[in-house]
Amino acid sequence: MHVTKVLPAACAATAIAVLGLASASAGAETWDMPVAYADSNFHTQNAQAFADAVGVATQGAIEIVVHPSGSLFNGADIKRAVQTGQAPIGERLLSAHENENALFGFDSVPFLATSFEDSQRLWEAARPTIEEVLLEQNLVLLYAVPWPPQGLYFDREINSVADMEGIRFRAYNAATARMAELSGMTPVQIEAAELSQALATGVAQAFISSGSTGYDRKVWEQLSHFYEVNAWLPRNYVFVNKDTWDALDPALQATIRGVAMIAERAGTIDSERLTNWYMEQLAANGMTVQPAGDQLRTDLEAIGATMADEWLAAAGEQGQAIIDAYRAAE
Ligand code: PCA
Repeated sequence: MHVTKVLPAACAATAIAVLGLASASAGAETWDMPVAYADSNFHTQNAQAFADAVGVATQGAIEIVVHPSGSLFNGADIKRAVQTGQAPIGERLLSAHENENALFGFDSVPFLATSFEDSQRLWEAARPTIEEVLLEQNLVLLYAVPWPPQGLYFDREINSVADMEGIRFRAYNAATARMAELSGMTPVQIEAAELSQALATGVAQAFISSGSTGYDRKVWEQLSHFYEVNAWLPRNYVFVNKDTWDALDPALQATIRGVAMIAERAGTIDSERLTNWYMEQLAANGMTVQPAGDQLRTDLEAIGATMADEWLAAAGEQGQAIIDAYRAAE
């Protein structure tokens, strides 16, 4: 059978117009993406891989340009910048928003989830609630990746909480500031991007973080001890301005969601894979890396229990529901 298709001129013109429109509306949108952490950081590298993949998967319709180290917006300003549409997309430490809503601190409750497996289960329990809270703030969550487990950095040997008295402790969210207070230390909020300088000038003498940040900031230049505590695994999340998102063709939204799903998995695999490597780098650069001693561990667990109670009281029923869902999935 032979079928001749003759496209009437008017129809062709319409098709061209429609195609033209489609490529014009979908074409060459550039999204600046502020992130707070260094170029070399694994979250930043994962964000870059995500950006590249979005470019390929959307055939150039969305080009994401990653701006590391708080260079476009300071870490503390990234969420507001995306909420207000000053930037279409960004990445931030989720628990940095704990001050505005305790629910954002679900991943910084000491000793609630201390492994990658538990962190994943906790995230699955919390994600719908966090997505809802963000949506009310004009933000669409794309993906979230945990940092390696959190341990304590000091400029001296520490065997108990009593040994911490009076130390200036760099905090990165409300939970870390509270931990400092409960340990008799003085908290000072400092972005990771400013950490090396804060240590060099003595503004801070200690902090809690992953091996990743200790490595990125070369903290062995000032500090001598890392104590493995595995207190929690806080997450960075990537989010889009809701108006920007809603204006996208549903097919593009689906494509970006697919890439985001892969980015979440890939970033999580990197975080876990690099955990021991970071410990090795700290040790290779002269730090004493070891598990917290028995007394220190016992003291920290007592502080952790207080903080867990305080978090539940602040996070209310929705917080309890996250914990219940997490426990039920055990
Ligand atoms: N690094 C970030 C947050 C958690 C982490 O491991 C920081 O120290 O700022």
